[in-house]
Amino acid sequence: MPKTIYPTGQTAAKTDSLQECDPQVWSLIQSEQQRQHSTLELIASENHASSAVMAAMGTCLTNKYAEGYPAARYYGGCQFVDGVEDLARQRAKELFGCQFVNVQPHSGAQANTAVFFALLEPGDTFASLVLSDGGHLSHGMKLNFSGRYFKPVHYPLRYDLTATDYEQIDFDATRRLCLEHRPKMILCGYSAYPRTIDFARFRQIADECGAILMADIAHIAGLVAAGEHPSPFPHSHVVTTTTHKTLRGPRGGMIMTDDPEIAKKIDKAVFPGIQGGPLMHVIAAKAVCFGEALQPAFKVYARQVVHNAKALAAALMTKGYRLVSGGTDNHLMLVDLRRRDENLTGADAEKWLEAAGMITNKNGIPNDPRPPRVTSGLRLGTPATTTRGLTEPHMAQIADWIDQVLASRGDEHVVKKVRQQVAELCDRFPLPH
Ligand code: DSN
Repeated sequence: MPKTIYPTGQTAAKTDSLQECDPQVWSLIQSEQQRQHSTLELIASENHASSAVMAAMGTCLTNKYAEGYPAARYYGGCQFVDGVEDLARQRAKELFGCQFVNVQPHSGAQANTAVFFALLEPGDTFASLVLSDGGHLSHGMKLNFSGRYFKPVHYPLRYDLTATDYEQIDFDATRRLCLEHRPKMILCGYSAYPRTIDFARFRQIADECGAILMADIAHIAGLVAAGEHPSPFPHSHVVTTTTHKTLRGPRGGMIMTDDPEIAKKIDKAVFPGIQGGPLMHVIAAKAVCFGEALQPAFKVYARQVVHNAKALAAALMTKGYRLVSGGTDNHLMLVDLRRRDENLTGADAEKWLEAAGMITNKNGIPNDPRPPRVTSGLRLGTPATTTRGLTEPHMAQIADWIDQVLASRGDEHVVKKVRQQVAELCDRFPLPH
């Protein structure tokens, strides 16, 4: 194997083969690849990115510093990365139908941090859904920057058992809360909320109390892009998202707006406010992802994600599981395990299902009496299984496997039998290339 001698004396194999350069890292990646291939990914926030998206991430763009924005950088040599970032911004604008986009946030939490930094002052009040009702850490959790440096007030879900919108956003109570506390910003969009978000209704409340409306569409971005969930535009003043969930791109974040003044503040908040050099290789992969999401095939994919979620939800309910809010409108559902077995916890369910090849996450449910590391709920989503080509009949099969494993309380023989069947299904539906 020819070696390149670096001036430092360090040597590196002159090969593209990671296996030869670093067999230890290569071997761990192979194991992860095999894990992903042979298990059903039911975590609602995960997906399988295409080879094209992954290829863009593994390129020389990782070498480039490009603080600033296209045509206004603090480093030389940016002509090609300028092209990459321009392309990403242009495609994102087309995909979401908005005027301004910042594609530099390293993650969804970074995107949210930038919005707070741009539009609020420390100590300002904002309204959001609390984490335990389906919100996110960066929506005011007390240990997060959003809860430490700002003042969250939380609007509730509806708990009237006779209401058709039980466990959905209680807009009357939200309005009362906002009129009482006059938050500077209202944040909608969630991590564990199975229902359609009524952005127009939130905007009415925001206008009534003079607040900015921020939508965090990290979970539903792919559905929004494909028209399977109403758009946060034109109702929201500012919209944040991740690019790796239903949107099926690289791990990363993004901020969008139609307001030129907000756009200027956001750009300053991202850089130099909270970040330094943008991850140009990831921005290239975002551009690839947006290009993919603009294709007609992505609409078909997103529709199937929703159909699969409905099928999985219906099959679980038939087996006696209660779903928070009674079902799903999007890609995810929250299973209240207690209705099936009052002693069943989310932690046990997650562990037993993983042994059987179905990857999920324990999740608190509204008013959960159990702590976050135990929980009474399980969050399930269909973005990843839909990417590998599964459809409604497979969802009924998955619900059956879930029930077999949970009803047996993780019995070794049942788990082994289901694991085998899961592996066979995974072999028939390999990960996309
Ligand atoms: N961790 C993500 C999720 O699973 O929803 C949110 O950041």
